[in-house]
Amino acid sequence: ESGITKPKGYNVSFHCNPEMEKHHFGMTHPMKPWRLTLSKSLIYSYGMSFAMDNYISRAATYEELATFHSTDYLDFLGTVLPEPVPRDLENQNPDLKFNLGGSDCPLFDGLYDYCSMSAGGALDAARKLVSHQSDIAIAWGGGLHHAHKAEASGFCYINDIVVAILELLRYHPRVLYIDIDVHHGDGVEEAFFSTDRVMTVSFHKYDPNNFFPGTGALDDNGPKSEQNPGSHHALNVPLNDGITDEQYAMLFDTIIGQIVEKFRPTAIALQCGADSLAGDRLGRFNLQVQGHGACVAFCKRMNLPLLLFGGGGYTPRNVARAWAYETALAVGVDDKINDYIPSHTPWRDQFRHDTLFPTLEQILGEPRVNRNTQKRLQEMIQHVTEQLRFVQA
Ligand code: ZLM
Ligand code: CA
Ligand code: ZN
Repeated sequence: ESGITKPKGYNVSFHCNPEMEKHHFGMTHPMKPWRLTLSKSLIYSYGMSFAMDNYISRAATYEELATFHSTDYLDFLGTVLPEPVPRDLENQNPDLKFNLGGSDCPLFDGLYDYCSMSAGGALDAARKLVSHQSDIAIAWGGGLHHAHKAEASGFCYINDIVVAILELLRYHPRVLYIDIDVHHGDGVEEAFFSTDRVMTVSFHKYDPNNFFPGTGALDDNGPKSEQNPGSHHALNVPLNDGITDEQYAMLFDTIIGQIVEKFRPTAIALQCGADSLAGDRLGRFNLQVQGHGACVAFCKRMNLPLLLFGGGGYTPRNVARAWAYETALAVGVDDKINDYIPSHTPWRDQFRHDTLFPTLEQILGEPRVNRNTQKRLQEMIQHVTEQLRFVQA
């Protein structure tokens, strides 16, 4: 077949685990692991697997998870059995240990396997980067940024991002963590609060009283104490409903550009939560697949080892479109996609680039009123610039 070759010059690896995708959080729970299967079938239908190194990831070991999580928590996670929680008690059950078993973080069959497989994919991806076998490593099954050392939170039980960044830190002096999920990346921020070797930046909807998790204000920049090396190494970009592609790209390129210049990371970890897309069941923004993908394209242009994580994303067809497009950007076939569609693909014409783009634009859902003023966006850039005056690579 003509055209289906690996682009020369750099390597992309793709890490997934079909077993992970079979788990269920419960009938109407917004988190649907099968969105990963949907994303993968779109990616494979476009023939992109021919342009990447594809790996079935393994489950992370207990010891690997314990590089971040407490053994008390891991032991409990490994032994709890799913017990139906009475509906009227689900949010005020005083017996919830480690915040497990409520409606956000339910106990379900195979929970420990699901968690260790998510972290295994992220760790495999990190190892491909540190061994220089990949320039970009993709783990769409990871990105569970709310999990704490000894507590589940917001659909996240194990913080695969923290575990993967700890692996990067064994070889990399400085790692930049960027989070474009619509929620604040609180678990990752907290884990690296007291080190100057990781800078965390989260873009998110911020409304302390009405939007989860309520943290991530503009002036939340790490420990205030002078002695702590982590001060000024947590950056937050709190946004309002309805932000557009143009505004988001302006903020992202300006802020990340400045950070790369000042902090000089030697690797980038990007959480690509797709709940920041327009039409997301839990989201509030107006981002299109192109605007979301522009963040991936910008990071790729920094020419640093790049780890791409998934994360949130609650309208599965849009999640699949975004992560398929971002896989194409990573591989560098986004503009040559016609050449990559295997000739035996049914409905091949419908998969062509010129049909993909109109499809990408058909993000469903009512556009939201944009409540982000240019003035406020400029203030945020100003604040970040001021924080970066304290940062020396
Ligand atoms: N109630 N079912 C993002 C994590 C967001 C906390 C308010 C639960 C939901 C949500 C669960 C089926 C990431 C909160 C919400 C209702 C306390 C959140 C189960 C619907 C359902 O229908 C639902 C019975 C459930 C949960 C909505 N939860 C929406 N938003 C947030 C957590 C995770 O995308 O950032 C990364 C993967 N939780 O707002 C409540 C305060 C629980
Ligand atoms: Ca975020
Ligand atoms: Zn989210």
